Amino acid sequence: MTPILHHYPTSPYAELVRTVFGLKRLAWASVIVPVTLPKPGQTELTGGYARTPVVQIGADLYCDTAAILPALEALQPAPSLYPAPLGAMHRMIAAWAGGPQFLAHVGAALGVLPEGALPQGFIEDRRARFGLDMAQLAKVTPHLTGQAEVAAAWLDEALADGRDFLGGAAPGHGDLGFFCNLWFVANTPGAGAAAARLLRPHVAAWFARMQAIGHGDRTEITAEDAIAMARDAAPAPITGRIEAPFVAGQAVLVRTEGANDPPVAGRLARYDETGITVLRESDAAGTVAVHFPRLGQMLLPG
Ligand SMILES: N[C@@H](CCC(=O)N[C@@H](CS)C(=O)NCC(=O)O)C(=O)O
Repeated sequence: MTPILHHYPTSPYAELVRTVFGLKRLAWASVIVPVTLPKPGQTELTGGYARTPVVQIGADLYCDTAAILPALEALQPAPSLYPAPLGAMHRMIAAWAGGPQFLAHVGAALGVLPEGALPQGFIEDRRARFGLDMAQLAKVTPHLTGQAEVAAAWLDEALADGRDFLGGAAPGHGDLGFFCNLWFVANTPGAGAAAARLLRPHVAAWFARMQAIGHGDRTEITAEDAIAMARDAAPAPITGRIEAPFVAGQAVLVRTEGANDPPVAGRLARYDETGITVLRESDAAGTVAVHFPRLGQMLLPG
């Protein structure tokens, strides 16, 4: 089944997933969502998860790149996103890239912009949802940029032995995690000086190799098309366990750490180290399965 990406052009995590489509040479459908709330098409399907990106495969919705990448790996195993010799270690590199290093790169990209460069609606959305405070960000930008520079120095050192990618000859999830951070800085107008400092010689050559992977075969569809595709499909069979104290079918809420977005309510279908799945009823799309990673997601009784 063709995967559908709900995304917008400037999202770094969406760029990560677009590059997965390139790496796996996948055909995919693109639904462009608004950069700020409300995102009615996306939340009709997810039940409230409003971050970018979300990948839909029929009536299955994958929220967060840590859930999306395993789903795309299962859909199209070759080439793997977890190539040897690093294998699953790629996830640990990606978790660092997507955790403290993401904030560091956001600071390097947005903290240097002059007042008025970002639309007021964007600033207000990110303040309400994630606590972004532009005055505070400006003060800590030298610190955050310095954190990103440490990662750039380590990447440069790792790549200095002539390897093409972090684990050797083939790119994986860890490469994608740092690629999307640096892509965000390099593609933010006004952050050119920061990008030039981060793209040290070996990093710049690796970045060019990552960019050359491209985005696969993309077709545009509407949010209504995506909802109709979910309505015409049923969720895939769910494998996995449910850890105590939770039980199968229990009403639960899934809330993203560090975000004020509404939690997703549903009936619990999976809760183990591979992730969280809830089944929910969408008015427009019928029964859908919404999948999350375990890391960074809180499960609460509903
Ligand atoms: N851990 C998530 C983070 C996703 C994330 O922070 N996305 C940003 C954009 S790149 C976001 O959701 N911003 C708010 C929005 O798009 O509404 C992932 O890996 O997918």
